[in-house]
Amino acid sequence: MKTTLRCFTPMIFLALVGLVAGCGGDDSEPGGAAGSAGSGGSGGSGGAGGDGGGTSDAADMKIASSTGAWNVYRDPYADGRASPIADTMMGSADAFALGGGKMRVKLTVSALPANRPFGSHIHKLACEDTKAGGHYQNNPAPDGGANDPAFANAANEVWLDFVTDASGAASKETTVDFVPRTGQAKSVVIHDMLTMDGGLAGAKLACINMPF
Ligand SMILES: [Cu+2]
Repeated sequence: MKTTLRCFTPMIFLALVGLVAGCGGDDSEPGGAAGSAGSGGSGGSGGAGGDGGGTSDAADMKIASSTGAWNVYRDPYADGRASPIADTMMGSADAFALGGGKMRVKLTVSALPANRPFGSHIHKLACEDTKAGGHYQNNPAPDGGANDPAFANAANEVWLDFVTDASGAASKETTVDFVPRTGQAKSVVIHDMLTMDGGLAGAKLACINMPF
């Protein structure tokens, strides 16, 4: 009788508290709960494994990506002629630090006119700010010298010229021996012509922001 009471009383108390424990079957629920926690833990370590995969790319780290949609500039020739680029163009750009101060930039575009050359560069300003301004230069030219070939060249700027294929798509990668200074390179611009000596490439046709 005494034993029964001793057992019964804690059972009521524990039931009120909301726990299942006591005189029998006290190892079922808590054990199950612990098992669930264990499963969650292994899920977490799966995520950690994914992070590990990223860490193995540490020498090839993404440092900038294009954001938003392409800005296709209106009246690019300032004479009323239509742009050769439609508003429906697509694409993106990414920049990777390779270690040793080098950077690889990849530009991918589509829905452009087929089999056509374009110039392209990383520019200093955002697309909406003075049509992205001038080209980013690792060693900045003195005032008025931005088109001096000593500064406006493929080693001191980031040139991404490309020729579209029969479907109007293109992909271009270039590697340079520098990484842009934070806040001083903000976009990728597509121009009307392949880049010539001194960095000139004709009208600015389209732009996508890629802030460094
Ligand atoms: Cu440009």
